[in-house]
Amino acid sequence: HLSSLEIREEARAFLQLHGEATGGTRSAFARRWADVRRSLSRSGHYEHTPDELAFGARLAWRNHARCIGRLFWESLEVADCRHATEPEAMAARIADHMTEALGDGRVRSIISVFAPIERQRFPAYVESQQITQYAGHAMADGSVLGDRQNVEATRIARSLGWRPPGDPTRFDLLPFLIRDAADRRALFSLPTGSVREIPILHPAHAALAEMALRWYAVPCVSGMILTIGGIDYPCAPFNGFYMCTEIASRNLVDVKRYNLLPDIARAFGLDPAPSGARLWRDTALTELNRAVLHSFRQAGVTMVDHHAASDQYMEFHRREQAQGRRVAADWRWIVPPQASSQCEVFHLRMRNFHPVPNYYYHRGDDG
Ligand code: HEM
Ligand code: NRG
Repeated sequence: HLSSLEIREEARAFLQLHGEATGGTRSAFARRWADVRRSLSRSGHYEHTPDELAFGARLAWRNHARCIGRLFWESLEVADCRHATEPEAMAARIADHMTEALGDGRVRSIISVFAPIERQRFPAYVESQQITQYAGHAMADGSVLGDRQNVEATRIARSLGWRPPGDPTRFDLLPFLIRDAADRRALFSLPTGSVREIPILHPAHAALAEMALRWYAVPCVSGMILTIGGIDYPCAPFNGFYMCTEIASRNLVDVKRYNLLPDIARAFGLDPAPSGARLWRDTALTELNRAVLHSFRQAGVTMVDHHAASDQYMEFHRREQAQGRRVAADWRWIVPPQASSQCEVFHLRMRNFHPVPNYYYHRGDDG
């Protein structure tokens, strides 16, 4: 938690940035700052104007050291949802958010910002890490069916009465969880029309289709707090689009996720024998990336490959430097997990720091 002095400092710095960016006069800033200062000393809180909120959410993206997709920070669409404080109304807005983001497949980057924390009091917020996630069913024999990362979320959903629509499968969509201001939890499912899933097919290896792999079209991160000018928004789900490696080099293959690389390698006609050379892994990863890109492209759903994303990041970096701004960047997160040294970002010197506005985790989890 910030002290009241720190809140004042962050508020002032943010309002100044906003004034400069919007070409406001010094006297306009002085008036706004006088109002905010008065509100802070009276109540310890102040309210952002809709324009400040939109600017702050975009700046938080521009500042986030772990995101390779920041070239497009100015195009973020900001929905001011501060009035929607009841879980039902929030869930309805989130469903609309997902529908708007997906559109006809050309994914739009959107953030829905709900009510802030006021004097340490939490409003209702989404507890789930993402709005769409696949269940991880803990089976009687100790194995996991589905996404291992979500075993705990699945257990909680079950304890609140959720069941998969049929026999458990690898790809059961979980409902998302909202915790209200009185600490009660409730589950909400998206209407079937607002979630699109893409079957993963390889253009040359038909056997991959038999594995019936799939992934959802739109990643919507809901487990982070948006902080702007000393005010924290604990419920501000945002989405962009996927980079192929997120699905093909991590989600489907990490040992702590779907752990499918040996099976996938067999579908490509490779021999994943544990003895001897292990380069079958590299081949299988490349082919799976090809399959995921091909499948999203066929479906008409936006996706970027890691080489293009790296180029876009380099352009972002150049533009920021040209504006005289230092770029915060976390090398371990920016560098793609595939063909890393062929991506220019691998060779870029980065400095990791945490400017505000920004997005940060609910539970001091630092990844
Ligand atoms: C992380 C790409 C849009 C904020 C990431 C990561 C990638 C990525 C590849 C690393 C994920 C991982 O390794 O798990 C993209 C692309 C976008 C996009 C291609 C397309 C437009 C956005 C938007 C925001 C955002 C719209 C916020 C307004 C973040 C944040 C993280 C992140 C906060 C860290 C997530 C975490 O710690 O789990 N992004 N991003 N990104 N991005 Fe972006
Ligand atoms: N790796 C996660 C998603 C994290 C954020 N990635 C984005 N964000 N592309 C996964 O689901 O694989 N975004 O806002 O587009």
